[in-house]
Amino acid sequence: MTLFERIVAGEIPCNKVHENSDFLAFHDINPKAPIHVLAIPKKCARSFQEVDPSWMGGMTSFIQEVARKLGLDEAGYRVITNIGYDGGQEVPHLHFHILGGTRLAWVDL
Ligand code: IU
Repeated sequence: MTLFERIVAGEIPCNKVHENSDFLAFHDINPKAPIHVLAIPKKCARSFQEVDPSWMGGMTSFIQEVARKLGLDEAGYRVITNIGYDGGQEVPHLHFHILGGTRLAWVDL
């Protein structure tokens, strides 16, 4: 079981922001911006590369709702998903980082 599956199952607590039957959003434990929330599907896909594309419509609406709830929709925000080893993915359960609350710098490459 991945860490995020255990959070979905309620075995590990999280600082929840928003939830519906398919998706969950919670504050990242190690925030990289003033607001850093993770949005995940409750049913596990390992990464964006493996997700069934039919899930992405619901995922998109959910991320938009989270952004509105956090008050980020007007000012703007960033959505990132890391994929696999070269992408820097640490938790093998699809998740979207929602980052905001400041004017974000572009990432170093
Ligand atoms: P990544 O894209 O797999 O690298 O992101 C994993 C994120 O999960 C990372 O930002 C961690 O800070 C975050 N996280 C968390 O929120 N709670 C945890 O218990 C652990 C990691 I471990």
